[in-house]
Amino acid sequence: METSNSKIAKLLRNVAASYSIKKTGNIFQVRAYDNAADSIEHSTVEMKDLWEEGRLNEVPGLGETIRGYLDELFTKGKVSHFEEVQKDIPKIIFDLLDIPGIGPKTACKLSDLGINSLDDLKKQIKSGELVKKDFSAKIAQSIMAGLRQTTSKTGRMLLPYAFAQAEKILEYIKRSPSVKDAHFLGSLRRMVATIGDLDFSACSKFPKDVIEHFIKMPGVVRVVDKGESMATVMLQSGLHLDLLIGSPESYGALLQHFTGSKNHNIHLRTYALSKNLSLSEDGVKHTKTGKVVPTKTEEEFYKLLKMDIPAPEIREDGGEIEAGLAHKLPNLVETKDIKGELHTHSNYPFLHPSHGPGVNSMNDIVKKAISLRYSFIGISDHPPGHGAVSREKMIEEVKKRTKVVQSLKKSTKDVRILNGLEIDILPDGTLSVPDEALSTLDYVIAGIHSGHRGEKDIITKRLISALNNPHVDIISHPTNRLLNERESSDADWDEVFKVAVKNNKLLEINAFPNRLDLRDDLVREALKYGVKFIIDTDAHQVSQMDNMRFGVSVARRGWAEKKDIVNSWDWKKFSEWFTIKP
Ligand code: DGT
Ligand code: CA
Ligand code: CA
Repeated sequence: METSNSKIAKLLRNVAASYSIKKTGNIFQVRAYDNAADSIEHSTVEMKDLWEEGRLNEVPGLGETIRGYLDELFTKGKVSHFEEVQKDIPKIIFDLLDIPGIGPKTACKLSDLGINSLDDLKKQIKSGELVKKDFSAKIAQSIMAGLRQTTSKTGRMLLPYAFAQAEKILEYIKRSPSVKDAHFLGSLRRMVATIGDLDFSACSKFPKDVIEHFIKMPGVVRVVDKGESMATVMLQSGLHLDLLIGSPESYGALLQHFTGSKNHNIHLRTYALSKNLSLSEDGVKHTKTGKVVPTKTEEEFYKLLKMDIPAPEIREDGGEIEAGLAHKLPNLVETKDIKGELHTHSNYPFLHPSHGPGVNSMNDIVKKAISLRYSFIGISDHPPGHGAVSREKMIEEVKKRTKVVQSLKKSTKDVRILNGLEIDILPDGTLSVPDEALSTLDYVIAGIHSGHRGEKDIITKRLISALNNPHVDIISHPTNRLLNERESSDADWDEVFKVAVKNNKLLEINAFPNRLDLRDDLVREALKYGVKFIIDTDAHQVSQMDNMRFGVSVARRGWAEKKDIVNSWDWKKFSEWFTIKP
């Protein structure tokens, strides 16, 4: 079996579903498998690699039993207990479980009604056959919406996952004595939110040696293609890798070509031709003399065209070529500019139906912030859901937590601690926590956590009404997309941006691996209105606070500069924005 993290996560989810279908496992076992699946899916390191290094115990949410089964999986290629548990359950049930909104109960019902494939399901919903069999029309409709999402699943990798893989592969490539230098390029260097395949370049005078070294890399199961100065391989995990090798004289041209994007390259080529230069991955030539012009570095390459180098993140043919030629490229924000963040979740014991509490304590978060040399750190737990407790109880609970944070503030010297909450924007646009409780906080993050598929008008109204609440400072993950899982909510973004600017509210750029939300294209749009942003990790465990760089890359892809990102400002300016007293 393929051992990619997503395949393992799916396997564990199937086991959890099998337990609940057969009613053999208790609720805790089912949850343990589901939690392990979540944790594996969000990990940026391959489980197989961790297992080989004897470090599976470092994965949060993986108990001893499941670790034992993974050991069996990697050793024998299968787990006999898992096969036993899944025995007698029709395969279609597991396929159905991949559709958003279908749980074990509905999957069993559909299987009982004779559905034997996803195509069959689609047909029977469209023809009305399923509803005739007494299946709820409403559920059928929502399954249809879910099916559309499943078929549009791109199967592209999440950026942080691809990044972690690429770093290791690059290290391997560089181990060849024939390699002078090597880079990862393509969508990964441009920091696109999802990655199709991984592209590498190597600088060498001995391409044959490099190719031999590359195809011998541990984990390669197939050499898909091999030429004089290129190779494509597939790894056991299912990953595709492209390698191009260039000579030192023209390595700059190769770096530039293979970074892309395709549209950037096409535009640049047309422009170069007007200057009598022909660009390709092999090098730059004079169209009249046919002579090769040396391009040892990328700097040299762009200099030939008399333009400044656009950062890889903005090479999408979105005006960067014109700006480079006019020497008017933006001075993009950088990870080292970030001085803190406000969206982290601790294990403070609030109850909340849609979010488990964070894994680590407030104290752990503070320590991590200090290790990142942050000058401030905000902790923003989810209070109980609306309706879970009475109004009075909610106020009391929030005030109780505020006291806990206040005492932590007193005992901490090395970083400023800010007391926040992430609350819900309810379907009618009101907030899940009364103003009386919000006024005890340093800041408030509000987000939509249910009904994301609502009508455009309704989503817009919900966002705007939160932006109009004087206590709200930040809108978290504004579009609510989940990469490979859920599309962005539909909203009148221009209107949202206008109100955010008018009311001095921040939009979040959420760095969580499957969010990267607000999206890069909307960041750029919002900047035209003068919207200010905060980049947050939404960390549910302290190691996720390291995802900041991926949020920064979204900001960069949206052409954001330091002036646009409030958590890159120094404390004085930042605290003035929030009118927080130090
Ligand atoms: P991906 O893999 O789908 O995430 O996206 P990329 O951008 O990594 O695309 P990929 O791997 O097909 O190609 C890597 C780079 O190679 C691409 O960004 C630009 C360059 N490239 C590929 N195909 C073409 C082409 O047909 N024309 C030009 N000018 N450049 C190309
Ligand atoms: Ca690629
Ligand atoms: Ca490629």
